[in-house]
Amino acid sequence: MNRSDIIAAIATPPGEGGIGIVRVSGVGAIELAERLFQRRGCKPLQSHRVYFGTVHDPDTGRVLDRALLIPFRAPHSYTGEDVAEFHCHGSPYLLRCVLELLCRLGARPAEPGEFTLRAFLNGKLDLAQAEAVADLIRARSDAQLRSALALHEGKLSQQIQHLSDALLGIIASVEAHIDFSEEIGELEPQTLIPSVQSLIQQLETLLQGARAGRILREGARVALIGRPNVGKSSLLNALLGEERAIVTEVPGTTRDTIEESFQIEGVPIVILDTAGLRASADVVEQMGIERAHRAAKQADLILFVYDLTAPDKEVDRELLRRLPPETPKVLVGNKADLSRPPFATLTADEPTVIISALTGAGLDALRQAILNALQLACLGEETATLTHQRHIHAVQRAKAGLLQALESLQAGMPPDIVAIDLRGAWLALGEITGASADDELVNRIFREFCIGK
Ligand SMILES: Nc1nc2c(ncn2[C@@H]2O[C@H](COP(=O)(O)OP(=O)(O)OP(=O)(O)O)[C@@H](O)[C@H]2O)c(=O)[nH]1
Ligand SMILES: [Mg+2]
Repeated sequence: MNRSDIIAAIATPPGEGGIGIVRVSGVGAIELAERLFQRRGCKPLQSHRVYFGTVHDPDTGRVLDRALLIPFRAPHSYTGEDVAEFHCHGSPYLLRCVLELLCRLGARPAEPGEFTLRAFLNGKLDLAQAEAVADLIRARSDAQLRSALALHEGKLSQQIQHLSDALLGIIASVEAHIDFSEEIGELEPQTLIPSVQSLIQQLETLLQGARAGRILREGARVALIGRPNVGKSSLLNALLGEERAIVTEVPGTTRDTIEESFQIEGVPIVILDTAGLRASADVVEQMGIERAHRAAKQADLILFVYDLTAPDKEVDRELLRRLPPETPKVLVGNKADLSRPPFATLTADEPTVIISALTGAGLDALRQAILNALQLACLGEETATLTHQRHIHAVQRAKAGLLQALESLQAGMPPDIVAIDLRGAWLALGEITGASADDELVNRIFREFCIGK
């Protein structure tokens, strides 16, 4: 892709429309556009003015359309280059003719996303904002529109920039100790540790916000996990307020995973009832148990249900230990109507709620415990939300680098070792805004765009 070419493309979607727009960008784009545009008067075109005239073939004189032309002089244009837009009647055939004409006179057809790529390369927007342009074009709901606009506004970019700058300050003082240790003495980790910790904390807040944002958009995935017959399906039905899942006194009733949606105080929840976990010779049940493990792995929250009246809590504890350690859990002691205080508990490490799926006792407390465990409070207005997987991965890598650097500092490692991890974190952050993105990453992002954008 040559950056000095004049590029042209139909900017409106394929198909007939009221109007159709053909856009040209590059050095000399406005002069090129003028060659196929006839208007009254001969004063030079002014930027950001709308001109009425005809589009014609300069070789044959044939008029193609009566149209509008809008010139945008560099740098005050979308791409930061000279840009001209023809607003024609929306005939796909006509628009193709105008495009061909422009190409005959020296432009070339633009690649997908090339206008926005040039805007990025010319510093009109950063990488995250360019992604927001694609989000805006694809937005299909109010929530998507809002998050695309927030990203486009540059809130996230500013926050990342702020963090990058702070990190760069730390890197500078660490590297000073590599180069000038004779003059300024040995690196004193104590002076740097608090600032590294503070950065880690801020990245963690961003990640939590990302999780909260996704949960509010898509619903929290909450998995009901436990031994057979403890009352998982009964609890599902109680929370939904309907007899959705089959409940029997036979252990191993639920085979397939059941997925249902409901809300707690407006928070969307996707709840999954699963097969009770136990060693089983039954093939169907085994498959169900496998699915239960998968559901546990993908869950935002695990409700670990146990039967207060059942003997041998060690079996429950063993199952609990085999669940993904990172996933938050609420332990749910069920069948309180058959049991008497003090109620049996499994471990003090996780919050426990005592309920009866049969009578409904304790369900309000359980709903509150679910909301608490999901930790949605961190979704503040003042911090930007990470909505792209790419951005989340970059922040995760930055955080990992900082944790590594923190460990090295605490272990009294030499400054060059610390600097490597700090640099890695800095580069990861830079990938979000594009400050440190390589060509391959940039190309991959812009390939996702449509032609004409
Ligand atoms: N007394 C009492 N019985 C309950 C309660 N919750 C469930 N049960 C009974 O316990 C038995 C098993 O309930 P289910 O909801 O099918 O249990 P499950 O955990 O889904 O079992 P599997 O699908 O086999 O893993 C049924 O007979 C229920 O009526 C409760 O709170 N109190
Ligand atoms: Mg069941």
